[in-house]
Amino acid sequence: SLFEYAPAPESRSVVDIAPSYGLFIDGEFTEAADGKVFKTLLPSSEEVLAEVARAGAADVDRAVKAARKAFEKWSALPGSERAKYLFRIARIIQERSRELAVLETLDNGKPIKETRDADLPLVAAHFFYYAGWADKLDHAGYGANPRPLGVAGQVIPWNFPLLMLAWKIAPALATGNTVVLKPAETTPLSALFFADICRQAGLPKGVVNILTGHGDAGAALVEHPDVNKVAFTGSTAVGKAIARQIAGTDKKVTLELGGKGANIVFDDAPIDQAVEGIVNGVFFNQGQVCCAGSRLLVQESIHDELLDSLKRRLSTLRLGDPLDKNTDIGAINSAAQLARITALAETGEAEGAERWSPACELPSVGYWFAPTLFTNVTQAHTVARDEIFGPVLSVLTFRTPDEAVAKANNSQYGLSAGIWTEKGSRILAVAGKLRAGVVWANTFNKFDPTSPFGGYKESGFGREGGRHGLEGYLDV
Ligand code: TXE
Repeated sequence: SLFEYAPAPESRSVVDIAPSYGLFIDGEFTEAADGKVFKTLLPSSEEVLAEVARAGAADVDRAVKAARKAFEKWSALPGSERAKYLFRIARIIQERSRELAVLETLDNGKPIKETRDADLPLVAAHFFYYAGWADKLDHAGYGANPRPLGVAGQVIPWNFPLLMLAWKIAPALATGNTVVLKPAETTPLSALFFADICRQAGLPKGVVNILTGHGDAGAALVEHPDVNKVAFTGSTAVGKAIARQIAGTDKKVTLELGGKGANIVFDDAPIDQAVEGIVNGVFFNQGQVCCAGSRLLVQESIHDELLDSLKRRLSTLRLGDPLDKNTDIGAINSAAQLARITALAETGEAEGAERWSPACELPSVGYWFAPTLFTNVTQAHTVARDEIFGPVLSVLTFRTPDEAVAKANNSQYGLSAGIWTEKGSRILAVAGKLRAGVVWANTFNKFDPTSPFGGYKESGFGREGGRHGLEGYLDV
């Protein structure tokens, strides 16, 4: 592997971060029209990482115009030509993956182990996968000559900045659309490095435009009359606001929103394997994952045994420097997110759930939250209902498969679920009744660009990934 000989901790010097960055419009880095900027911080130390241009409505208009102009030529290219650019981008991402992994870890706060082994390989895989579709769209099952929609306005969150960019940009470009993308305000840097990769790959100007900024820039992008498709990943509240905003227009939309995934463990499950899956399910990326398995549903007869094992395992997790290759739990992305997690955990205690964390010293600067379990949780508790988006697991019990299904489905969300059992017939029976876009069996948080991903209920609609991910960018 690329990283085998790297020292621990990973060296910050493998990435060259400039003191300030501009917006990426029509192939050039440029200041915001009104000269506004904002700072992005290192969540693990609160030091300033860089200053970034803050896009406003005038910049959105400029970027959409560039994307519209580029669309004429880009959409007219044969798919095999578009594929070449996407393959080239995928290869550059692989070549620069160590640099990008360190950058992402610095800006987001997540462990290098994750950016190195999960985020970056998946980012490259998405570009490779959709590159392969670009010349095969006639065979995608949508009839001959499915047509691109036009300019895609894409707004992404901070939990997987580069991966969410890949989920959005790779299918959009493969299908012949052009893009204006706004990364989240707390993690703007990897999208700007991606802009540099587009230049390196010789991508025609205006095909990809990156606008760093806050929610107001996202809203202006969604609203722009010349944007044909809106793709959003983020909070359910903003997703609903976007749906209202574009109601009555001819824009197409896909929304990937919050979740409250149930991880269901039956009494015949191999306990050690289940414990690993539970830990991965809710502590991966500090739980800041829309499909996190944040509700553990454990069969009553094994509750005590499973909890003992889980607590022992949690006591071995290492929290600390995200660049240390041994770190399991990194920093929370922002002060605002830390405050949200803290408040929800306090509500859990106030409502009578029992709170437990392993002995764990938190660094004195930066945004940190210890892995936390809530037991004695009922379905009425806030910690069993609200998305916490942090390293917090709520434990509930069940007796029968039907009760497990009923409890798992008792949620406003429907993004993910996990089933742990040795019985294949039970996996199929239970999975068929779960209202969740993804159901994992004897594993969790496993991703692959060939699989569609998306939600039921308030987790949103539309699918990203796989052949289904093409559909959101095509007129068929
Ligand atoms: O999300 P926002 P926040 C959930 C999670 C988290 C909560 C709040 O529960 O605790 O949301 O996180 C842009 N029009 N998820 O406040 O505000 C914003 O600039 C257009 C789940 O960070 O939704 C950013 O780029 N865009 C989720 C993006 O939306 C707007 C991932 C997401 O920010 C906008 C993140 C507007 N009016 C949070 N307002 C998941 N599904 O994975 C903000 N934005």
